[in-house]
Amino acid sequence: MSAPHLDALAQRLDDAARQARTVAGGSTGLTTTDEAYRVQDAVLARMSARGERITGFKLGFTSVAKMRQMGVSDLIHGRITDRMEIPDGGRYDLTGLIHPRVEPEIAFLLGDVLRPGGDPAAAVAAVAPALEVIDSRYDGFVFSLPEVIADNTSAAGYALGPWSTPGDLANLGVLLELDGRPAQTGSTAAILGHPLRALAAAARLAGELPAGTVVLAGAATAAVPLPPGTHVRATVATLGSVQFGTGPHAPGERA
Ligand code: OOG
Ligand code: MG
Repeated sequence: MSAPHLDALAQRLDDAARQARTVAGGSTGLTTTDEAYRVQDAVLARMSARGERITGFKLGFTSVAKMRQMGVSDLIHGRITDRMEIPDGGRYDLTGLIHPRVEPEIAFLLGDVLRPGGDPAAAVAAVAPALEVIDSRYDGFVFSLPEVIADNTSAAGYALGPWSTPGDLANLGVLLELDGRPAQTGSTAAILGHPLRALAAAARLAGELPAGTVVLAGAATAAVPLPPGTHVRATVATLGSVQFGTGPHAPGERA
């Protein structure tokens, strides 16, 4: 696919995100992941030009639950920005989103640069429970692997809970609640067998991750639809919880 073609697709995806319209999955003509990451870069360049700052890196499809839900079978990566940040305990307005879903994750904060092949445990400064909001710019969340890569891996929002010094992360219980009711349960073991493997994969895919980077390791469970007026919370054993309420109407308030 030619460079102008890839750039036109980036424009389509960026417009779709900004106007809460969808693009038809299967319509992009993308066939390779190389091309797809070039489109993702072009989408990110548009966000940066509007003043958004990249805060970190996210992985997708690191668990069987997610791969099965979305019908894909390869690791993908995208970028998160300061505009996507949701304050822990705060309110997140869903206006302008298309069909948001939420999923429980864990986040790493790098204290040192992590190079491909480097020791992820040595580079990690802290770990936190996290929530990710995804909002595919494709109709019905239906897309090919290159298409979801081009769409910055459906990234829309993320919330980080309290940071703590990493202990044993191999098999921690993960709970996602909507309005106090369990929506998904899982384990950090679902993330590539151990979430530190996600970090190693991130470094391999990114080339190099600088100190200060936040890395979302990928959802441990399937994602669930996120309606307005909902209180959402993720709890990871030993790490604690992260939560927010969705607007435009406050949780409990009538529309
Ligand atoms: C793509 C995003 C995948 C994860 O944690 O696996 C992802 C999607 O499901 O639309 O963020
Ligand atoms: Mg995710």
